[in-house]
Amino acid sequence: MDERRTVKVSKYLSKHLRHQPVGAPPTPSRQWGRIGLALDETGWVEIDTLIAAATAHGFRFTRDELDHVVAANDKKRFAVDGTRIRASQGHSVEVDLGLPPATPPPYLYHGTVDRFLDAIRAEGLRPMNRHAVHLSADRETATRVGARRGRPVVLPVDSAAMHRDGHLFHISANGVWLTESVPPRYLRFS
Ligand code: HQG
Repeated sequence: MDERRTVKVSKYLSKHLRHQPVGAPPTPSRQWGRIGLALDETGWVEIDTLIAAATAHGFRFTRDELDHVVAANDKKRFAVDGTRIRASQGHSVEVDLGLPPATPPPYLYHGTVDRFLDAIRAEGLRPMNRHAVHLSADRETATRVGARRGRPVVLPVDSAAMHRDGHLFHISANGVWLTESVPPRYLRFS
């Protein structure tokens, strides 16, 4: 499987396992997406169902290709559990990943770009379209996250103080730290 195909299938999976726009009225436990796929309330879907839905909507891939994408993915974005798959983080649709609260390291890092700084100074970090603010355990990863949007700016987060003050943190299966929001006082602007 060449790199382009791997990225293409990975992006397709991200779209439908994280962000599928709701196509029918959701119930508390179901989100129906553009390809008629129902994730369960914890974000899992049967792999056979996913492949069938994708095929029915004109995007074909095999189970072998899916396994390759899951294994080769640079960020380990997807988790497979027996016959099911889910995105490990990054959702915009309502899911409960069931991650237990975790104690963060003293500092975490957020990668962003200059044009957001005024707003971030004023209101802190907000999840924007996702369910949680994404934080990295190291500066290098945060730099890569920020670089998706331009010249990266890395903001250290005083996660020890946040944790002490009762803010909850979770760590996704692929090592991304998640929290609901980061008020400005916990951010370090140099
Ligand atoms: C910014 C990728 C204005 C925030 C990455 C970011 C990550 C604000 C953008 C994962 C703000 C949201 C998540 C505020 C935050 N005012 N802008 N108050 N608060 N922002 O994509 O962290 O490849 O939702 O700085 O590697 O960039 O998809 O979040 O620039 O792990 O697996 O609003 O997505 O992973 O953007 O990235 P995003 P993110 P994947």
